[in-house]
Amino acid sequence: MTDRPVLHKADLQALDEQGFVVLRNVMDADWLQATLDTCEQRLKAEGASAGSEFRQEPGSDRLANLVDKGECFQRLVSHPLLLEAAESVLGPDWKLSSLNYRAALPGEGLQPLHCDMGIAADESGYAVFNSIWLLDDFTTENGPTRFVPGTHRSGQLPQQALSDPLATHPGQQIALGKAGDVILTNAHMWHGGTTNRSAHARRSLHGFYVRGDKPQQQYQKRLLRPQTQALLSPLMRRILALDDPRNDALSESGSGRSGFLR
Ligand SMILES: O=C(O)CCC(=O)C(=O)O
Repeated sequence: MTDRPVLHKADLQALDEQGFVVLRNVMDADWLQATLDTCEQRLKAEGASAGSEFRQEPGSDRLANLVDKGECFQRLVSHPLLLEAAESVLGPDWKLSSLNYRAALPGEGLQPLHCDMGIAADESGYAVFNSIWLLDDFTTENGPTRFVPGTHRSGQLPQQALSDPLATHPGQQIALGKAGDVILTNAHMWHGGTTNRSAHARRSLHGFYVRGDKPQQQYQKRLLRPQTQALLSPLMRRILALDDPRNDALSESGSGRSGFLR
């Protein structure tokens, strides 16, 4: 296990200024393998309905509601580095919005540049934080994520500012890394998947967090089975906002859950 107990100052600075940072070797080999195996089993078991708790995306395999689907996923959303990073972007009032799987399939995967939930920062600050967990190496060939550094500070949405959000942006960077690395992102920063030009799926997980005054993308209290909820620790209940009446009101109605892609 190569977990670091806290984020380095340079990581927090990159997250604040550029809007993203890649952390190396966060998952060890056993955790990574258990996660890959569980995702493969779920894809097989769920078949054509895989991802339907949230959305299905042509050209990508998706799974949703993953906190309900394995211990390896609960470990991920409660990882101390992730919680520290979420708090650095969102402040103390945050919760998990969703944990999803996305695999860009060969020849597919290009997404328009977007901000998660389709929102810019507001008078209360940033509202969305995301983490992309690499389950395969991200290479120049296999559809790594692209980012436009600094755009989280622009207050603009790409669909308003750009004539073609699908086009290559002159300021974009791609994030490369090894399976087991994690990309932390201020999810107001313009980003999106790129085309996978390799012969294999490019697999990842998205651990997505929102500020407390926003609805969860996936209302955890409704989606998690009672037997899962019964075994959760106090920390997991806090992360999932299971005992938060404000979250119940927001997420039951879905009010404010607009959003692009997420
Ligand atoms: O998987 C990726 O590379 C990025 C995916 C993404 O941004 C999304 O699905 O909203």
